[in-house]
Amino acid sequence: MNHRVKFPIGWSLFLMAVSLLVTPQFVAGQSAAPAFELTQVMIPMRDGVRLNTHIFKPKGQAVSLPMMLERTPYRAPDNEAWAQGKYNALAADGYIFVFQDIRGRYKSEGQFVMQRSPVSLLSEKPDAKTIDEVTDAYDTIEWLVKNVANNNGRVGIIGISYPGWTAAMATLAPHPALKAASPQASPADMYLGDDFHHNGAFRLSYGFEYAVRMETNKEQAPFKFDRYDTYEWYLRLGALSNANEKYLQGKIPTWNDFVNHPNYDQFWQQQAMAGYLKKVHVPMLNIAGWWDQEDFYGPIKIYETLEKHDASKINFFVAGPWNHGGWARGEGANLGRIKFDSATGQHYREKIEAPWFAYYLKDKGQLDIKEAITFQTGSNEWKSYEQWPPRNLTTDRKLYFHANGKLSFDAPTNAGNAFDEYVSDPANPVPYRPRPIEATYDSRGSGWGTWLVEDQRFVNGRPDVLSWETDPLTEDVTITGHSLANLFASTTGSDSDWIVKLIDVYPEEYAKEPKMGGYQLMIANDVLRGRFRNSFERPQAIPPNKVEAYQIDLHHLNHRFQKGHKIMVQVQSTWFPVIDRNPQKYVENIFKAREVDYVKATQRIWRTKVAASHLLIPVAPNR
Ligand code: PG9
Repeated sequence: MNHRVKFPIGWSLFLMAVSLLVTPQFVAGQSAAPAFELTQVMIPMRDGVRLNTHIFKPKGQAVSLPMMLERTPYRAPDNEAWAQGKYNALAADGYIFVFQDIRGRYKSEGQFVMQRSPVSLLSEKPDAKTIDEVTDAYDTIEWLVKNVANNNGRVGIIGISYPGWTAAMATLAPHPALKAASPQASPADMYLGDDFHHNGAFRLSYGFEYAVRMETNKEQAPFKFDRYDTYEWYLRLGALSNANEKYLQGKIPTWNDFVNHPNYDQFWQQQAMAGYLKKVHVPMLNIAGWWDQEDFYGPIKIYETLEKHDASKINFFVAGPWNHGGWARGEGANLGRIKFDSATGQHYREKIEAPWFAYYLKDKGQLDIKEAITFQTGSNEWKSYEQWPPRNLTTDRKLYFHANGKLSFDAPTNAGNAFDEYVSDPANPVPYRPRPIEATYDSRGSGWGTWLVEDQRFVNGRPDVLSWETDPLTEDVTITGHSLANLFASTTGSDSDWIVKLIDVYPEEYAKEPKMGGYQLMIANDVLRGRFRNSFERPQAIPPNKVEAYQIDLHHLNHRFQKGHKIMVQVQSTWFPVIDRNPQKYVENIFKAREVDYVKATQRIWRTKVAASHLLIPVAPNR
C-alpha cells in the first residue's frame, strides 16, 4: 500500500522539501486535530459508474458535523496527514472529511477526461448518461448526506488546483446541501491564462509533462527525461511536431488536443469557466497566490466574473504571497529568498479559512471578514477591502519607456525613430529560470515552485532581454489592482511573442537583509503570442517591420515598491521551455511547424510620442 500523501500535483513534490521546514507553531496547530476513523466506499453516480471515496470521521464523534469534501485526480488519501497539514485548522474545528478519486483516477471507475467540460449545463434536460464533474459532485453529495451517520446536512467543498477546479464545478449547479465552497488556485481557462497556455502561448514544459503524467496510466507516471537540464532536452526536441513523432505516438489525448486546437476555438471555450458563472449559488472563498506558477489567472477570473452577480455579498477573494497552494503548507513566512515577516499561510488557515467555513457550515460566530483580503507584498501587511480591485482607492498612472533604459511617469516627446531593439533567436531562447532546469516535478527536487521569485539578474548580459528602470524612488509607490502593459513593437518576422516582466529592484545596500542587495524580484509578468493581438480565435500574421500595438495583461497585484527601490520593466521574446518557441515566421499551426520555420527576428520596442510603450498601473495611497 502506498502511504505517501497525495497532494495536488502542483505542489506535492515541493511539499517533501518544505515539510522538513515545518515549524513549531505549525506543529502546535496539529495537535488539536482529533484522530479519525476511515471508511472506504464506492459511491454510485447516475450512470452507474462508482467513485472511490474515503470518509474520515472524528473518533468518538459526539455531535452531528458538517462534511468537508475534496474531489481529486491525485489519489484520495488513506492516512491523516492532511489533518496535520493543509487542513490542520479545519480539522481542529471538527468536520467529517471526505476525499474522492474523480472519474477514471486511481480506484474510481469510469474514464478520466482532462478538465471535462460541464456538458450537463449545456442541455435543458440532461439524461443519466450526461455526466461531468458538476453531476458527479451532485451525486456524491446526495449520497453522503443520506448515508453518512451523524452529518448535519451541510457540506463544504474545498481543494487546490485540479481539486479546486472540481470544487468550483460543484458550485455551478449545486446540490442543495452544498453550503460553502473554496476553490483555491482553480484554473478557469486553460487557453487564456492557466496551466496549458497563456494568451495563446503554449506552456510547453507544463503541458507536455502534465499530460504525460496524467494520461499514461491511471496513476501518475512522470516522463523520463534523459537530460537533467530539461532546457537542453526541449531544445533538442526541436519543432513541436517531434513530440508525437518521437515520443508520444499520438497516445496522449491531451497532447493531441493541444495539437488539434491551436486557437481559442469551441474546445477551449466550452471548457473555460467564465461562461458558466452566471450566479453565485453558494458562498465562495476564492484563493490565489501572487507567485502561483500554475493557476493565478483562474481564481481572479472566477472571483471577478461572479462578482457581477453577487448582490448578496457571498463571494470572497483572498490573495497572499504564495506559490501554487503555498497557503496550505507550513507557516508561509517566506517563498524562496523572499521573506514576509509573518506566518502568512498559518494566518490564512486559522484566521480566514477556518472561521469562514465555520460561519457557513456550523453557524459559528460573526463573519468578521471583508469581501477581499490581500497581502501587500513589499510592505508585508495584510489589507482588507470592500471591493477588489479597490478602484475607489487607486489612480491609474502610466509608466513610460525612455532612452538609455529609463522608465518614468513622464510621457515621451520624441517624434521620429525612437526604439530599443534586440535579436530573438529561437535557437538560443532565454531560459525562464536559471539552468539547469529540472523537470517540473523532478523527484530529486525542482526549482519549479519558486521560479517566479528567482533573482532576475540571472538574465543579465543577455542581449535579447531589454530593461528599463526608474531612478531610485524618493517615496514608496504602491500598486494595488490590475496592471496592463501597452507595447508598441515591430518585428522583422511575421509572428512573435512579447513577454513583459515587472520587477522590484532592491537597493544595492539593503540594510534589512544585506544579502539581498540589488535583488530583482519579479512581481508581475505574462506573455502574449503576437498572432493573437486582435483575436484569440482568429490569429493573424504580423506585418513585418510594422509598429503594432500589443496589450499584455499583467493581472492583479498588491505591492509596495519602497523608497530607495527601483521599478524595472523587462521585455523579451522567449521564455523557454515554460513557453514553447514562437517560430517567428507565421505558420498556421505551431504544433505542426517544421524546423525551417524557426527563424531569427529583430524586435523593436518603440518609445515615441505616438508609439509610447508603457505600463498602466493602479497606484494606491501609501497606507
Ligand atoms: N496545476 C495543476 C492542474 C490543475 C488543473 C488541470 C491541470 C493541471 C494542479 O496542480 O492540479
